[in-house]
Amino acid sequence: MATTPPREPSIIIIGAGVAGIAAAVTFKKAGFEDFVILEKGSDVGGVWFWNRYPGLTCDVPSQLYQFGFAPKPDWSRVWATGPEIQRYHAKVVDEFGLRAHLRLDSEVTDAVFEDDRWQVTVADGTRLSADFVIAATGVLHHPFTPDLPGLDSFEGTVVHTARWDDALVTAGRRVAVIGSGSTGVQVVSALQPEAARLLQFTRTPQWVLWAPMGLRRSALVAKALAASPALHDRVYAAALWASGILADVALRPTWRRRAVQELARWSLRVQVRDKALRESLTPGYQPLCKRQVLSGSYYRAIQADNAGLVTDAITEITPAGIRTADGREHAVDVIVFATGFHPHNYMRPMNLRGRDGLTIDQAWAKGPRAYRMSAIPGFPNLFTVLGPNSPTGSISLQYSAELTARYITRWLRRFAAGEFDTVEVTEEATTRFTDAVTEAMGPTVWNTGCNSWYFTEQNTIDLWPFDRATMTALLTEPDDNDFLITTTAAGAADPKERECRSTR
Ligand code: N01
Repeated sequence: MATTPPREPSIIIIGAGVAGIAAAVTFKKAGFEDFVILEKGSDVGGVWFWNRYPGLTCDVPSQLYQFGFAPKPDWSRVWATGPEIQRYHAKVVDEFGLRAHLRLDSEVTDAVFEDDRWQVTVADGTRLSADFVIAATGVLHHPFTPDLPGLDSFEGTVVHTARWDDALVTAGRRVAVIGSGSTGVQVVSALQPEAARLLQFTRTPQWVLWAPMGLRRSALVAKALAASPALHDRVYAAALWASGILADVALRPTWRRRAVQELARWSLRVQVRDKALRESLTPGYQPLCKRQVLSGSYYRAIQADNAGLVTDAITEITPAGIRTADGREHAVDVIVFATGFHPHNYMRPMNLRGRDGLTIDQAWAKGPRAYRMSAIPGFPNLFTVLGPNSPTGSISLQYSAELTARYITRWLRRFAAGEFDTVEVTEEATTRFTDAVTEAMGPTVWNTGCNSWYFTEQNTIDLWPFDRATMTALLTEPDDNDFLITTTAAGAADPKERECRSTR
């Protein structure tokens, strides 16, 4: 049973997606109740709130895409749909009593560290102050729409998949989908059957690994898992273990990687018989290099009579459609941008200032970096959950978020016990960590010569290149040598009298 700590740390969690929910539940279970969750959206769920496009399905098996602390035995499909995942998040928030801590429609504009506390401002002018800030702001959050000439002149409807308009009707209309990533493939498959015509505009083909994404799960499985929590735990542990094999496939060039890659090539070969179309759909890089796309319906959709693939570059948007480099104008009624995100923004464009006024843009002038995904030099008492180098391409995100939250909880306990007032990771420890990341990226499949959203502007790969055991080891017990820890000298009310207890 959790006990009330002697000095209750006040905490502001920014974001109520997977990372924010994991942090909040973990803190609550540890007995820390003085926290508020500030969420920009009008509901919880993060990407699962913002993304509502037709066909949205999670391509991670549902049994794995859940919190360890909130088992769900009754997923209706092997790969859950977006709406089912969103309902799950809302239920977790209710069941763990997070609503009382939650402020929706509360976009944080400023977070400034002053006098050893965080001063946080919300867009509506509300100001809050706390001992700690947890940035759980997500990765794929800011939609990217290319600045195509003439876009403003288009007389039809334009939508980005991450800001889908629920009132938009595509049935019976001529639809253009731009983009061939996981989203483009899902939305093409979903819109094609009812569209009058569907054209997909692609710049780079993607490998699409066949998987029966619509597979329903037997009610008997749900019953058995619900009846036996021990069995559920074993299945969850097995799913985590199995995902370790997939992580290994991404991390090391073994026969296992080659086998999965062969499966991707086979998926294309057997499903697309037309030679010219197959050529257009064949990437010039290794399968798995970009975030692997899974689909059991895409190749069928793109070969349907009402569908077409356009690989000529887009030169302009006209009032009536899209013009490509070959001079053709493709008349369409709706343009769907499935063009991804600004994936390396994290908490930006927030005005985030740490020690001595350091801005996050200054700290990240050479690209986003964080010690073990969780701490940034210059930003005391601030931790990131699913921050830079999070394992978006390998390990369960929920596992990583919960692990990070438990790691932060260790700091909270020490704060509560009066062991320190501020904790800040050192520059040296962060550099050591990022150097190790760079070195470990060498043999990963992400580094085999493709252009993907994993790359930062500085050409580093913003992913986790180690296995789960390493992540667990790195995020279990904080190493004091890697941190600057300060505490107020006993009885000193003046912050100037604070002494530095441990530096390195
Ligand atoms: O975005 P992307 P996404 N002209 O960046 C193209 C997760 N996710 O939304 O490859 C023409 O992958 C761009 O072309 P190119 C998952 O992690 C998960 O599809 O750069 N095209 C590319 O084809 C995924 O990886 C699920 O040449 C332009 C596409 O737009 C991540 O989200 C479901 C262009 C962008 O692909 C992002 O996927 C969906 C231009 N000017 C997504 N600019 C799950 O199931 C860009 N493109 C969990």
